[in-house]
Amino acid sequence: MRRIIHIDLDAFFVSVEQALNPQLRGKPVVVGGRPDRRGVVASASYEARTSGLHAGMPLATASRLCPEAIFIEGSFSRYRDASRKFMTILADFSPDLEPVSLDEAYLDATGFESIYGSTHQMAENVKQRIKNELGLPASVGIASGKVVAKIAAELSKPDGLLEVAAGDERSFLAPLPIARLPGVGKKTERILNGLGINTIGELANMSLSALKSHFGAFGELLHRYASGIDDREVEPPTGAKSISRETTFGNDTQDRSLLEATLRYLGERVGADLRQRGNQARCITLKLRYADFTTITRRHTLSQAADSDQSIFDTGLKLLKKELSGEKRPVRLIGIGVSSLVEAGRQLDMLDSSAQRLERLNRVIDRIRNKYGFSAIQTGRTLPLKDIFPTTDNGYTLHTPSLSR
Ligand code: TTP
Ligand code: MG
Repeated sequence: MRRIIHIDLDAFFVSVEQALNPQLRGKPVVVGGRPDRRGVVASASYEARTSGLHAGMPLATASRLCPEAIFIEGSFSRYRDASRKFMTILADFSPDLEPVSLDEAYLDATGFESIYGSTHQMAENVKQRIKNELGLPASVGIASGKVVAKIAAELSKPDGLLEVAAGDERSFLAPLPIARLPGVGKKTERILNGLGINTIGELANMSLSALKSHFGAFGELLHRYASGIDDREVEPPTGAKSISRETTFGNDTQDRSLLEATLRYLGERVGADLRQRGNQARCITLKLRYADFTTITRRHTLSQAADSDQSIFDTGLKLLKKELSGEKRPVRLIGIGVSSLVEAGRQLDMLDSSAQRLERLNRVIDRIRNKYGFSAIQTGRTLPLKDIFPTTDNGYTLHTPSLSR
């Protein structure tokens, strides 16, 4: 079951100012400029919001509604720095991180329950670190998809945490006004109101054909979102990437040598992709799904970025051995991924000579494989798989390797 976390910092620009200057805390504060200037409110503290202030409001109006408010010019470089630190904290929790704006991001927390006890606890830890290290309040929503997670975070503000249990998405959304739904702007809202549709529940109950006739393909999306269905992946921004491959076995297995050989094979594919892109990775993640569908991921951060098949496999194998010690459940799926990518070459001169030898060896292997195909070279440890890949007629299925950007 997917668990998506949405995090949005509260009154971001104002909170950064309040973290730096304790005298501003607990007071109505506006970032945007002096009230005698033209311009609008960029961010208003929650104390100022009780007087009706909000982003986008002309500064003069804000000052009339709340004369005691403190108006600050603000400094974008401070907010950019805070934003970078915020994203760095989030990246420690999951390699699947999608920053949406300076103060907002999604994390894919699927499979992390066992590490933190629950997704709820993981979200608490995220909030705590942001509070402790940056002095900023954050609101967090947890759900099976992005739309519901984002709305949950909004409703929990300020300093909130709201989880929508799997299966409750539709009933959670039903009473909310349609304007809460991402994608519903002023125009869509007007048309829907004209049709007598005011809540997301009423929207979800509209027939798909009626929605399509009014909004075309967008109508279908509206219908899905209103019903709490949203399969969109958490996508790391282009540039900061991760690469992963995974395989579901046709028959669940406890055969250690098969698991290790499969891991080796997948690790080699990941390594080849990594080198092809000219990247090295610091983070190696093992993924296992057991026969009962429990999914776990285990992560290890290397002291130095690497791109050799050996480093990827050795790390993956250590994680695998640790995870499987005392484990009785058969394994349904195994996967390995790398993240925290850096440009190769940056660190090359720091590598010791044995690492350099591995580098060279891997490059030779890549050249041969590029010319003659991936299976032209079988390393010792993948030999047990010789009969398995790429054929699929012997009980084992090689699923399309997932390559996440
Ligand atoms: P938001 O997250 O929309 O607003 P916020 O963080 O101030 O308040 P909250 O999330 O608690 O409702 O935007 C983040 C920052 O982006 C905000 O602090 C200032 C900036 N911003 C503008 O400069 N202009 C705007 O119109 C909006 C909406 C935000
Ligand atoms: Mg915010």
